[in-house]
Amino acid sequence: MALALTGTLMSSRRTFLRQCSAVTGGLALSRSRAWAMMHAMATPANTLNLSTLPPFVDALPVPPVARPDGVRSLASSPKTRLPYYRLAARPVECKIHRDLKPTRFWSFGPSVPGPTLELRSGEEVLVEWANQLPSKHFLPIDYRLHGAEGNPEVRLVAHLHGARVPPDSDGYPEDWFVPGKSALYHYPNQQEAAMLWYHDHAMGINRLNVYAGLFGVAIIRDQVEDSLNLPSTKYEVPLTIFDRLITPDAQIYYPISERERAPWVPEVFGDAILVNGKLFPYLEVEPRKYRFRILNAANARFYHLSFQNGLAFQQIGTDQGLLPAPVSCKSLMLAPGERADVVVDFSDARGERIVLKNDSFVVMQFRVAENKVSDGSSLPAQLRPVPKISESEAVKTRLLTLDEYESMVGEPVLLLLNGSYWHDPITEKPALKSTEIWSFINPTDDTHPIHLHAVRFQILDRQRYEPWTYQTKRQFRFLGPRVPPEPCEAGWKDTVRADGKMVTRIIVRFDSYPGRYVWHCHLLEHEDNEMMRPYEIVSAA
Ligand SMILES: [Cu+2]
Repeated sequence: MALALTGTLMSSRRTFLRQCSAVTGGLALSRSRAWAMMHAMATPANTLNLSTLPPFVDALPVPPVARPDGVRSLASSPKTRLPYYRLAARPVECKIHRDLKPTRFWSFGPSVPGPTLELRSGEEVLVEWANQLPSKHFLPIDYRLHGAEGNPEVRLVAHLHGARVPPDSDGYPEDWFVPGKSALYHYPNQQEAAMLWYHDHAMGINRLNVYAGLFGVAIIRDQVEDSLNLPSTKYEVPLTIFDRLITPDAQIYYPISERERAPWVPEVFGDAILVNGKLFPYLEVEPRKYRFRILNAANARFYHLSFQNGLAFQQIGTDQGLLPAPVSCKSLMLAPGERADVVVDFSDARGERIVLKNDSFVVMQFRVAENKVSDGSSLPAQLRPVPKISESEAVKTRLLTLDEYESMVGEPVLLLLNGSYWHDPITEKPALKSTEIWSFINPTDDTHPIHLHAVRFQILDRQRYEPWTYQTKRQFRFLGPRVPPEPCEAGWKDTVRADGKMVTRIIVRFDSYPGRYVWHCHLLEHEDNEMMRPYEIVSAA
């Protein structure tokens, strides 16, 4: 098939999408967001018309907290007894809306998302991830994709996104297992308080398994967070947001391409935006402070969240934990895989009904009670110091391109990291405990949310550049200054938005465990079509 590197073609689709960005004004939108908006305007004919459903008729569910199933020993240390959890993936049926019949999902618990893992920093646990799924997948597998060809249809492997774990417990994409099998993973939890999430990572079908529902939240807590007296217990609520296309008979629908034997599509956006598994739910709240732990668990949609009445979020944390100080913002941008830890104060909104929106689309409603209440929680002005990693600490700078290849009709067909396929030799081998700068050079129109396993990092800056000069001469022609991260991104991260036509630089200390991990784009359709690479943390000899 004839391929062209993105940027060399101007298809009518791209032109339309650019127009989409233009009409939104102000924001320079990525193709992903622009495309998401387009899909919100024109969903496929074989999906449910959501406007027929009354909003705010279902209470927001909160996933159950996982309970240990006993204690077990580590194979390497038989005398160490650790809490042991068993999370089994099974088919489930869940009602996503009062007026719809149950929807089939796959989940690690009774509903989607699966149970929440409550963890303490420094307290190790064991989790047995079990595959109790049927032998047939219910979503369309593309057997041309690496990892899918010649392998069983139903496979899974669990990755705890954001966790600092030894490589054999990280859920390497090729370590998948079939129905009837399981894997026992060890989580040392040697890291600061943060909201993590677990999800499937099986090579070549990851996008389908996550779309099917194989994900959930994990929260690590520590003494620093305890001392802050933030809203807690019933005043701390996880909000896991993900979208699906829904058929008229209330089943999830995963679209396919028009190419026979090549059903992969570049990105999937549903118009049904679910929060904790419900469509347009409501949450009754007291007029006081709440803490919301927000996760974007979508395959490809970027969420741009705001309250209809202009109420502010006080963002207190990012992917990898607390910010130095709260950041007040009227909207939140979350790419797939990113998390935001926010405090919202409803005390001045007694009796109001407040809608949370994604741009102009309804997500959920908050119903604030009338009666005054006392609020013993705090929102401290100082949270947790985030010492800046100095650029002088970096022993290496890696220039890494994010490449998108299109057919001659302008359809994306393949995505690579630095021009390499998954099976090419490992090229990124940082030394254990060393610090490096990784520069993501993005000639595409997409924002690619790039995630590194096993480590946390800081964003240095983003800089607009001219892709053609770099592609042809390997020289940078910059079109603007280096822009530091927004205050709400200026904490510890594990996923960074590498915007289109920009160079995004991060600084990473590889102070995890030696071994083989992965880095990848968190648009799951991209990840499954080669936008994922192994990397290896190498022990000093
Ligand atoms: Cu991508």
